[in-house]
Amino acid sequence: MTLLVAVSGWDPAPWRRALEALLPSHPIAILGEPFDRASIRYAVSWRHPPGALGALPNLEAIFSLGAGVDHVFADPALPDKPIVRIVDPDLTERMSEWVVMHALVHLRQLRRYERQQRERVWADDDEQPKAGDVQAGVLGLGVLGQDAAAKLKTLGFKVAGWSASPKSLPGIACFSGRDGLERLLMQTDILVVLLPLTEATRGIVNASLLAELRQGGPLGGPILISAGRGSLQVEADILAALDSGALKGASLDVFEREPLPRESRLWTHPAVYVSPHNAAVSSPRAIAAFVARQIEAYERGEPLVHLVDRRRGY
Ligand code: NDP
Ligand code: OXD
Repeated sequence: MTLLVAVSGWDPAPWRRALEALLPSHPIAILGEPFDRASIRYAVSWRHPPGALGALPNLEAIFSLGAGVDHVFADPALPDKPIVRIVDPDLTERMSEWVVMHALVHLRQLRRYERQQRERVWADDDEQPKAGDVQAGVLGLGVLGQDAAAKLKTLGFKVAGWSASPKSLPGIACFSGRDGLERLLMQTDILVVLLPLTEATRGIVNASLLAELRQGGPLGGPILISAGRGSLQVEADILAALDSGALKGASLDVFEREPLPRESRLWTHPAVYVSPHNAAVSSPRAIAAFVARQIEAYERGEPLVHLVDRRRGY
């Protein structure tokens, strides 16, 4: 009945505390400390070291402590067990906060007015676009993309979205397929990337995609807001597009290499906002509750939900 906390880069202690409080009848083991491999029935993973979940003869399910599961699939020795990913309002709402904040930061030229305040300059444009003048395009219309799209819509943005399968969502122009992507990009002023990282999406935010975005829109050029995964994007292409003016600005939460190397020009580019992959953090309190609810339901004989499709990779 033991639950193994298998995380790297995160402190396991808050996860242990939260899980112990919620699942008192399940002992909690921590990867890196001694434990009985045969006792492990469930594992919770964030970037677990490759091979760490092998040789657990009674393992029944793996819980990703993130909504994304590319970190789980990075393990070539991953056991063939069901993988549950996070679908929880706590995570979804955090992501939409971040997306909406950055859409507004670019719409309302926050960096310009911060600079003006520092320099005590009182100056304004004659024309200030409003959200309703601006077309947002959301790549990835899953749990996070749909919520962000709906919240951008509520603020008045015109919103379109793109997914693998066709969708119909109230107030959102929905596109799918390669043709659909082109049609979305050509009208997009703010591109929001909330795709999972799979072999089909790796490197998708590259020079040719950025070149398809609408030029000369109300913001003076397209904006990129990216929080899916760093390996979706080609950062050299993003920097080149920013330097040439093909991209007016970018808000990036995820990077090809994390932590973002100190020498990356993204840190200092005047048109870039960098955040340290915390657009939507996994709160131990909220996410342990999600895991505990699933385990309790599973042990009552109910099926696990939010299972990952191994074939699709998300
Ligand atoms: P979902 O699985 O719910 O949604 C994924 C969406 O992407 C779906 O709409 C899917 O299409 C679409 N998609 C997948 N592959 C393709 C493709 N090849 N072409 C077009 N569309 C595609 O994931 P979530 O919304 O929950 O999360 C999205 C990602 O956000 C996560 O995988 C993770 O990487 C990232 N994330 C980042 C965080 C951060 O703090 N920066 C926090 C949490 C998540 P369809 O609907 O047809 O299946
Ligand atoms: C996630 C993340 O996938 O935080 O949930 O990146």
